[in-house]
Amino acid sequence: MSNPVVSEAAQIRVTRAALEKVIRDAGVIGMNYFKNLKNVEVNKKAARDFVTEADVAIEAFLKETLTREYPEYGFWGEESGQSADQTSRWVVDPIDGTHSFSKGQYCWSISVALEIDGDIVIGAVYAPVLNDLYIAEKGKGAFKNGERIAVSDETNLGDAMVATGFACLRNYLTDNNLERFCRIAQQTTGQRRFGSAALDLCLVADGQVDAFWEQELNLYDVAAGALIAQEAGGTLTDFKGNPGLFPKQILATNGKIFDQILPLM
Ligand code: 2AM
Ligand code: CA
Repeated sequence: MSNPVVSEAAQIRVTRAALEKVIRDAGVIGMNYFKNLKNVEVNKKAARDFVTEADVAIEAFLKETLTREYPEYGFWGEESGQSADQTSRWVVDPIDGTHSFSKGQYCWSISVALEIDGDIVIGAVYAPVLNDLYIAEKGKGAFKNGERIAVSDETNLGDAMVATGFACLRNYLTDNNLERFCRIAQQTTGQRRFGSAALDLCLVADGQVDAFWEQELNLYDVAAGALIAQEAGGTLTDFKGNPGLFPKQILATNGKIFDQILPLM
């Protein structure tokens, strides 16, 4: 059992073990739907934006459990919106990669982060099909299935494996990442598109991917993954290189290829 996280802003009593249990339980709910996919209702929230019964059920479970166990925090989930308390809250994406989930693919994840006064202090991402659980506490490192993880040692962009996503391929957005992808793809050895930004960030943390970027995401897609990437030794910036967490323009790297990829952004 890990020690409770102590933030400067507030004494908090969330442990790694407690968060791991909650997110694994949420994963069981998700897998029950996933194994019975032909009976799962899929709806469109907007063009190219899906929600399934599983998204709603996972979020309802997380909201009920987290607000009962930790009434001191608000809750913001993709499907149910925000509760009144804005400065300290759980930030939850019940399924990141809903389209992949709805097609029976394996790259989807559940993302849960705790934000205190604008700071993400603990975050977990669980990919139930892979049974991979990533978790990090601010200042205490990042872990995958209980083992400490670190970003890759790749120093040459030409040899690098990069990942991106196209949440920005929406008709009303002019910068759709296609030109940027072509530019970077030609300068790298491997390019992947997994479809779950939360998981993409964990793959950077785990050294499986050397850099990841995406645009037009929301905080709930990236809050937990960004902390995990950072705690594994990664750098988090916007496309101009400003350090921090920018869901509308997120670049996560192993740090060693940052100077080479930044001019291509
Ligand atoms: P989601 O599955 O929770 O919607 C993949 O490129 C990333 O883009 C995922 O994090 C996915 O999150 C997000 N995404 C996909 N379609 C989206 C849309 N229409 N609006 C915002 N984010 C989207
Ligand atoms: Ca989602």
